[in-house]
Amino acid sequence: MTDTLRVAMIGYGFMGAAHSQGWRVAPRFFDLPAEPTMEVVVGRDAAAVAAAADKWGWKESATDWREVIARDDIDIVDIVTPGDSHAEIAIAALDAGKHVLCEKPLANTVAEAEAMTAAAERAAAGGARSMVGFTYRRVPAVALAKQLVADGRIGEVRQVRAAYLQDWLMDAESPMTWRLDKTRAGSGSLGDIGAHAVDLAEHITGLTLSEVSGILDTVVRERPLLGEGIGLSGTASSERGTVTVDDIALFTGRFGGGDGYRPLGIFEATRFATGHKNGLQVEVSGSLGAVSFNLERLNELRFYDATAAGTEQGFRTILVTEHDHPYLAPWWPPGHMLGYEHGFSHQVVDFVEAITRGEQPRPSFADGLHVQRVLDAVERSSLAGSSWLPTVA
Ligand code: SOE
Repeated sequence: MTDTLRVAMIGYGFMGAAHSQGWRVAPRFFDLPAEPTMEVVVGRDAAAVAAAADKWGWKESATDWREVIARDDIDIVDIVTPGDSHAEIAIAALDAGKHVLCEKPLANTVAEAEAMTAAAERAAAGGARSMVGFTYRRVPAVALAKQLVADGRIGEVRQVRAAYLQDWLMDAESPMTWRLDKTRAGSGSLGDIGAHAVDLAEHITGLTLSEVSGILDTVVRERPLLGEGIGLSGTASSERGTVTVDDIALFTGRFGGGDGYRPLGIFEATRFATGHKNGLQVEVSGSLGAVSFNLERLNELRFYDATAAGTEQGFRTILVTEHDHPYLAPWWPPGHMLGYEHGFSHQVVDFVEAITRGEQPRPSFADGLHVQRVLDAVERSSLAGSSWLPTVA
């Protein structure tokens, strides 16, 4: 490994910790064509961001992202801030010729995502690459599911079931975070976790959603404001605030393309799925079989082969821990499990390899824009409410 790619990370919350882990660990396990170096982490609170730099191993910290983006000694800008600042930072970084990795969802609105995609296309002409952080694409079992579908092992896709089930908001007294504020997060469960379900369903099947019908609702409309701490681990204050996003998003969708049957999908994104912690589930039913993934059992892929002898049919569980499986070989001896954090290393591997090969990594900003359009259509459908018919006279 000779070349280096010097990274600046903007933001230092939960995703800052996860991305730092990815930048640090990936070059230690994977034989990368260029070494990412952790130059500077940026945040508004000088003391807090300095502590984060120290804890996660960044060489320095800074409080002004514009100054950092203008630096000649930065090659990659990694954006892990809340959604309301993605567009401004990403467009500035791309216009400055930096490669950009941006957390999901790409933006808070379709208009922002369009502007970001246009900036990414302009910058690509000068060699700058851009990617959205739909990290779960890099879970080995998900990559294997995609491979099996692409190899025709489940035949033609007929139906998709996708859900992202969490329960971290079921306590009505759990405090507000930026994720519950529409001006900061764009939407609630829909954009925060539903975006993952949409991306994975499309990634695994290779199909694109072309129309949706949805309903959003908010279970707890008022919560204590955040007292101490940040984000998901903050404590409650005595003041209260209004939740301006959805807690639950349900929608159906039809995948487009071609003249034949267009598969149907059903989607659910909720932070009120009592008992489910990080249940990102995608199941694809095909004419010759099915694949089924659940993030709560991320080292496993369930596979049903409908071509097997009738007496031997049934879902079987593939333990995705072997060196022939995607991303696995550089880690541990065969048979050893990976965890939540490994996806962030795999994301670094894929991004660095695409940059050094001069290729457009996926998911691109155009992919992120498409997801944004799906989310927007679900929200508009919910507001229109036209598909609801009364069942009582
Ligand atoms: C919180 O709901 C959260 O951290 C999301 O923001 C992430 O995107 C998801 O991966 C896990 O849950």
